[in-house]
Amino acid sequence: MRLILLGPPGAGKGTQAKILVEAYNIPQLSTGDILRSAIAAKTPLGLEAKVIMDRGDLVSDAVVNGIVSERLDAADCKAGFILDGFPRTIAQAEALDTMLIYKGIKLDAVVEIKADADELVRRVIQRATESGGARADDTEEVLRKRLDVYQEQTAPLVAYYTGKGLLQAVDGMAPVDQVTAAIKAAIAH
Ligand code: B4P
Repeated sequence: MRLILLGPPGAGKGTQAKILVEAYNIPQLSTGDILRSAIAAKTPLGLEAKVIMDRGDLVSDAVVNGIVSERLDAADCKAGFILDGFPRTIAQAEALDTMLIYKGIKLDAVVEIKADADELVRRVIQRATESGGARADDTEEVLRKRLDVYQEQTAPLVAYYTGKGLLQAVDGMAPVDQVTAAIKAAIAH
């Protein structure tokens, strides 16, 4: 199973990826988690990424493409993977296509998790409260900026993957277990 989870910030990509990892026994490749680990470790990449992520912008395509290409070569990705938060731009999607051709890998599905902006804000504010503000980008102001960035740079991927016959949309407003069931049904389709 080689799957991409697409959707706006707070739609539940990370939440669902963690559940699907157990169900399909394949790794989750979260560019957000990888970048946050680099920030926590204060690596040069982390120091550069922190400024960009804290204001709600996207880290450069070149940096993220490099991270993903290297990660896809790891042994645990041979049987499949869930890409969570990548690609986020058309340039990243095109780079991924090139990587997959080069590595002899074919995608099985791209699942778009859809949710209203007001619900996304509610979830992210709740996460900020529950985590004691662990993520600097979990504020309403930054989230609104991230939603604008999503519309401008990531939403065009819906047409991109529809054109390739890979896109399946699910309702991300439902409870977590129902979203999981919808994703599994979409993949099996
Ligand atoms: P990400 O880490 O990808 O974060 P996200 O979009 O906020 O999260 P996600 O959709 O996974 O939400 P979650 O499941 O946690 O990105 C962070 C930043 O990293 C980006 O802004 C960017 O700067 C950088 N970055 C990452 N990838 C990049 C790339 N490819 N290129 C450039 N930059 C990149 O869910 C959110 C909350 O909702 C949780 O609290 C959860 O419990 C709750 N929730 C989930 N599903 C729910 C449901 N069905 N009902 C109720 N609550 C639910």
